[in-house]
Amino acid sequence: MRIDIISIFPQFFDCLDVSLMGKARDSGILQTHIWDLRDQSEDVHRTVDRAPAGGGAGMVMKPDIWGKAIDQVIDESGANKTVLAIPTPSGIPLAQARVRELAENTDHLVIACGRYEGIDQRVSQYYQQLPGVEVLPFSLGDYVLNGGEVAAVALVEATCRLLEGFVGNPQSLLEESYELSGLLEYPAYTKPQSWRGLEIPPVLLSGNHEKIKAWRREQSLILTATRRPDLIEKINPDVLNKTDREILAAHGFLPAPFKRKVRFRLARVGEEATCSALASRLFPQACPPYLPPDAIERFIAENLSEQVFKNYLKDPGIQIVLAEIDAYETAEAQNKLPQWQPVGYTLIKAGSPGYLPPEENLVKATGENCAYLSKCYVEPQWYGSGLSGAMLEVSHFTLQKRYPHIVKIGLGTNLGNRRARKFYRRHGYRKCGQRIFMVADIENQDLVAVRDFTTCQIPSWAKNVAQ
Ligand code: 6GU
Repeated sequence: MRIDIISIFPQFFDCLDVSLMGKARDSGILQTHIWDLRDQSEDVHRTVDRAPAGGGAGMVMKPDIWGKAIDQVIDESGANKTVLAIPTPSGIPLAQARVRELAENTDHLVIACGRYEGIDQRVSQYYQQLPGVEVLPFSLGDYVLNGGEVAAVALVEATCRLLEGFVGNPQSLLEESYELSGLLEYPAYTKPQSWRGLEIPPVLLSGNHEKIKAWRREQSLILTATRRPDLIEKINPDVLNKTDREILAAHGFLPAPFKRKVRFRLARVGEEATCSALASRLFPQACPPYLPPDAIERFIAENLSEQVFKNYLKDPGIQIVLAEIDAYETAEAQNKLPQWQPVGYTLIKAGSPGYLPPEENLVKATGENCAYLSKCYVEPQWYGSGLSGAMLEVSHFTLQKRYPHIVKIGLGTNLGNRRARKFYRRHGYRKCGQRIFMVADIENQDLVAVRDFTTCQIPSWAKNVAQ
């Protein structure tokens, strides 16, 4: 690749001789030419700028001088196609995809570094319509530099490291931020194992490559959600698996195709109407098809009424976590107040003593210090978004924070509900018996399952404790 840089500060680019950039030039994969714009001026003062047409502050660089400088480097290169990059704070934000395209498809790059208030607009206009030239006005970000020189160096460095033969290990490039996954890169550590009281995360020293990979993936997702929520909207849904979605949901995001924000919080005293309405709406969805509607209605009236929830909310041994959905903060949504809508909940009985459900089998199977997951419901429209898994793990985490004596949690779920059974299995629940569950006067066969937090730890990504 040939790069021509035109600037009134040619000495600025001495830095390109340093380090890998110099090596690339020596190895012949890169030729750089630095030009002094002032060599094109025709007066003794080597003037390159004039007052802006229409008045105002600052100076504007003259089109005739720039035209001569650019024509000259295009002619000299003899390239069929030239990209004319113009650094300007009003340009398109430079992104890795564009840099990669440049590195792969461009033989000749010209960078025109403006100073003062910029270059006369007709320069960009003229070269845009000139065959064989593509104009790329680019910006480094939302702040203002004195001139394009720093941006030119950034563009050169970002481009050159992607040229074939530049880096030793091309794989290391692909794992980086923005490449492939569109996620930020996970953090790196090296010895010593302990430094100023800070440890390398033990998983990285475990030698377990599966676990290391999973940990790094988790870190990437969490970093992206917390530092660059704008990138979440751009993630290709195909690169996300179930666990990825659960981690993002625990941090507040349901990426495409859902495109919503989610939050988890404890239901508060006084919210019995919200809880009862939500629970009543969701209960029928998990009922087996043979249950008649009147049995379901009776169960709701007896077990999910406002009065029942009023008592639950007062009970220090009961934890209710709500999952709520809001719109993404798109430009138009930014002026609106958030409108969090409850779409799911968990209800866990953890008080002591007497918090275990009365069913003989469940008591036998679970034993001491075992909480009871009495309800875990989510609107079907959010199935597959990671919301349910995040809600369950956040509920586990919150449970353990609020009731440190709890070491296990048990549940019963309809034997025929394969979706639920698979879900609980994925979240560490293991079958340990059966029970009868009454809906009104109808007997239902339930599977009983328990998760032991000592052998199946709550994932660290769930520590978004519901407030
Ligand atoms: Cl490319 N140029 C200038 N002058 N300021 C900038 C920039 C470019 N990108 C961010 N700020």
